Amino acid sequence: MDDGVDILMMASTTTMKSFVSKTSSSSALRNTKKSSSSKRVFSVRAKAGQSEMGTPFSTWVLQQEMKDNIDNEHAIVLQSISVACKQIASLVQRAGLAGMTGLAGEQNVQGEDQKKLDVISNDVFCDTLRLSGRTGVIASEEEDVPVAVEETYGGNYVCVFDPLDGSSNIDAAVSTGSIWGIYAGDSQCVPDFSSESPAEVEAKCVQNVCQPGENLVSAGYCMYSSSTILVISVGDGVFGFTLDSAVGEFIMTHERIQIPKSGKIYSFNEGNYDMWTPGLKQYMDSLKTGGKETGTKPYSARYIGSLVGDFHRTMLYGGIYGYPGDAKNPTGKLRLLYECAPMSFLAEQAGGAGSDGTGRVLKINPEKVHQRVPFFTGSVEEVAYLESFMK
Ligand code: FBP
Repeated sequence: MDDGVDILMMASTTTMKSFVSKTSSSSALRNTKKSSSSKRVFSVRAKAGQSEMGTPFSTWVLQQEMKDNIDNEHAIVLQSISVACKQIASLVQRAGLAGMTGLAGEQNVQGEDQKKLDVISNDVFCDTLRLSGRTGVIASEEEDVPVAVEETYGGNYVCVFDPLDGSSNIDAAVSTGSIWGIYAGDSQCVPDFSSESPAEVEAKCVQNVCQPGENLVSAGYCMYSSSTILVISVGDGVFGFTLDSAVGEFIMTHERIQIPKSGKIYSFNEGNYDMWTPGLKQYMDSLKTGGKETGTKPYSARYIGSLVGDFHRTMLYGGIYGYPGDAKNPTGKLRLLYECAPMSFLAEQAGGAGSDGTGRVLKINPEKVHQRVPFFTGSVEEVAYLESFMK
């Protein structure tokens, strides 16, 4: 039996009575009397939940529309993304049971072996965004080039996304996530299928998606872990919603997240240490002796190897996550458009920072869709301390 109901059933008659008086609908009274005697389960949850349960994501999106933080078209795109995340959450959870672990036998444009769930999650995101009728151009980590959406009904929003980040962790059931960023479509640059060649359409798509992060109108991620948590900002603070599988909806659990100004947790793949610049090595060594407060307690290392998992922890506990450039990959590993820019938008909205080591990631003008940049994010004082070694 669902514990929500259990708690109510076991409540003393007095509590029951006071609950009934609150709901004051005769049918509830009728039901309650019946249930206390016959223990028949009835939809107490909905009534109880509404008063006790946090704000459902769909309601929060409508509230943002009423506050003019977003328009109706944008609201529909966000609702669609939340549906895609629910589908991917269920797929990830059942991966081992449904034979969806392992490789897909193909490589993406970056030469990475695609996991089966990389391909499936990409299809889920592409289909959901296309069928929302509110996106004009979409660009994915798993697609060679941005795609112009023919089914556009309105809104023309541009959505860039990494459908399943950290997928190297999937087979070990370690946390993964989806990351996205939304831009307003460039009205001067709407692809015209009827008159333009595929090359012209593609060029316009690339122009639409290659916008600096500071043009983002919203960004978010969904973490698939012990809980499924969707974190989002539409430019008015950062909010977190946890998937309540009993209701099938994301429910607000984190209101206006603020990253602590500093934090003694660092999250780097130190396995690459020998390939780092002398400045970065000096920085990393300093963390072992207390960092900016030399001689104090050393920083703790935490590294899941999944950007979404490491970023989410850094948002809540503070500290710094970094994926630097190194001798082998001078521009690092992470992609500017659908990993670093959306996360930097969220970090800044939560009072933190997103840097490439020398400046704000949101200021960088993308030259290529799958461009990589060094990335450092988290507590504003920790990122500033790192930058002091990089300049
Ligand atoms: P994908 O988007 O291809 O999964 O790659 C990104 C990522 O997995 C991040 O989630 C993670 O932070 C990083 O790469 C881990 O890289 P490494 O294994 O080199 O430490």
